[in-house]
Amino acid sequence: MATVKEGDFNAIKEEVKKVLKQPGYDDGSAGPVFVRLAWHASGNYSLVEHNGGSNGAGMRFPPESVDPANAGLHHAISFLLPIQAANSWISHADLWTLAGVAAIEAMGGPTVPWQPGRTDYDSGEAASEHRGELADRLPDGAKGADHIRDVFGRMGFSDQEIVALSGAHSLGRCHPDRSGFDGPWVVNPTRFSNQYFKLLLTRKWTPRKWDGPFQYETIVAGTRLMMLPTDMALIEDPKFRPWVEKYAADQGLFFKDFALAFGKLIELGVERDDTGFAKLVNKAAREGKP
Ligand code: ZEM
Repeated sequence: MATVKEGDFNAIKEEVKKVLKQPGYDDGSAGPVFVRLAWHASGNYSLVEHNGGSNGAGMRFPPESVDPANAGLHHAISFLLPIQAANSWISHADLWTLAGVAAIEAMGGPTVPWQPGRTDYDSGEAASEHRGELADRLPDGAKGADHIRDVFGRMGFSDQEIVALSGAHSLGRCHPDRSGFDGPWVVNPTRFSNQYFKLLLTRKWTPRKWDGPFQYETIVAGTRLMMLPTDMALIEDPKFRPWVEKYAADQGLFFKDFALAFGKLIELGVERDDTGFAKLVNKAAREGKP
């Protein structure tokens, strides 16, 4: 990988775009798993506890590194390692979120607002301070609307933002050896679009008969597509459903709302000082102790 000028984040974005093509991996692209990395790096934020979020890149250490919800994300982390090795000035926390943003853009999606400044935990700090607290906070695809609202409400997201963010399931697939679920949501899972919403509304989804966890399926042009119970909750719940309908009908609106919501997601837990530096606040300081 190229070493780029310190602070040139646009050049880093271009470096990320160069590693997107991964022949032999999934659908030939690291894009979807980069988006999932940025999401899981951020999505354990708690407004109330005031911890978690994208600052720190805690997923390199326990408890996040061993959280079953993060299974498979080591692929994304290793695809990015050469960029990190050639550009040690960028924090992992900045690189992971920027990789998600670059991937969304390269796969035909909107430009998500992104700012640098995140810092990384050293292992000692992450392990001793946050043991246990930061795991078990990501959503469980086997559950329903109440669970989704609990999890995203903890991060400060509205119903509209929850539905917009869920449109990321137009990317990538489920892996039996990661989540247990299986298959992609859409026919072209490396293209960012509003297909996920259209398929939710227009297809007949039936329970898949198989040995794996309960999920829904439909066959489109010979390809088996899937929905999780949490995906189906978006059309079953009367407050979520109108947003699914809006985004299915208007891709421009979806792109605009997705960019804002994803931009907010990757900022969770990032508090910059005047210089733009987001230092890691330790537990004692958070609790107002000297
Ligand atoms: Zn996902 N997601 N997600 N998601 N997700 C998976 C894969 C991907 C949920 C979920 O359980 C799962 C958001 C919200 C929610 C992506 C992005 C975003 C998988 C499959 C599961 C089980 C994992 C595997 O086996 O590899 C649930 C329950 C969610 C909320 C209710 C949000 C928000 C996302 C981003 C904005 C992406 C891109 C993938 C595909 C990853 C890949 O490797 O292909």
